[in-house]
Amino acid sequence: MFPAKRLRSRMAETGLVHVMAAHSPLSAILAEEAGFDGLWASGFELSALYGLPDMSLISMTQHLDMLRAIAGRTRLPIVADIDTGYGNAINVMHAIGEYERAGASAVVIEDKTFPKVTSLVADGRQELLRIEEFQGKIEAAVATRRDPDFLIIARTEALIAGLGEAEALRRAQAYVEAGADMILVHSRKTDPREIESFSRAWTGSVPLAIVPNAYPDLDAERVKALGNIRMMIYGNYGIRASATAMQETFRRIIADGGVHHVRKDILPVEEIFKLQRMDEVKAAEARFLG
Ligand code: SPV
Ligand code: MG
Repeated sequence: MFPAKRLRSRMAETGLVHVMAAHSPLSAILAEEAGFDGLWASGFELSALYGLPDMSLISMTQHLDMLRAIAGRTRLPIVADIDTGYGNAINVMHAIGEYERAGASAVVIEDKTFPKVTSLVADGRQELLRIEEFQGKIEAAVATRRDPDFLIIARTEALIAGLGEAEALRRAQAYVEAGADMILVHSRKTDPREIESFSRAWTGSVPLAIVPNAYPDLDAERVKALGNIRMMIYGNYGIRASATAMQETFRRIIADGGVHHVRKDILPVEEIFKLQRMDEVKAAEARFLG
């Protein structure tokens, strides 16, 4: 079964899939090992990996290169965060072909203007496209995909832009009419009530996806009780976890004047060999090098 079909089946079987942000093949391998259902090729994480803010500075080529590298090292379906789709509906058509070929199983396209501003920053300049223009982008994505299982997920930033629930619902419904398979609704409130209220009010024919970055108290149990949400995307946890670990380790090495203390608190190199599948290379050496 192809990954896009697997993602759809898993959603139908379990009612809720858990999708972890990945900014590299190694982070994707660790997410697969931990038991996630899918990977989020996050724009925020890749931007942070380059030491850049998430403001349309990373090119499509950079994102695709990383996505291909990730797809080459895991079996998990990949949900690609393509931000605003790199331009208008024509750019979206080009992007869909590229992302399908690169190994993605889904794309999320958001209704902001290009260049976008990262959603969670305080006082961010959050401008939304006209509904009809964004509908055109969704229609173009749906018309371009080759695999009917490839998911087109429309993301509304109406709550992020402070436009309120009624506007978020209106936009989400319009995007379903344009052919979206799912709606991602994002919020930067630390209180999950904004998302809970949207989810209860949602009567659309497609399920919802959420990114509980700002409101971490909304766990899977509470999400399942809401009923409409089928995908939880852990949007910046990979890069935050790795930055935390590196920050602490690097500071300790300087403070300790060497690696003699930290060495017992980090993975031994043999564990990294396992993640690199060194055993397979050894077996191939024995077989082919004579
Ligand atoms: C990302 O991970 O790139 C996202 C989620 O889009 S957020 O940064 O919360 O907007
Ligand atoms: Mg993003």
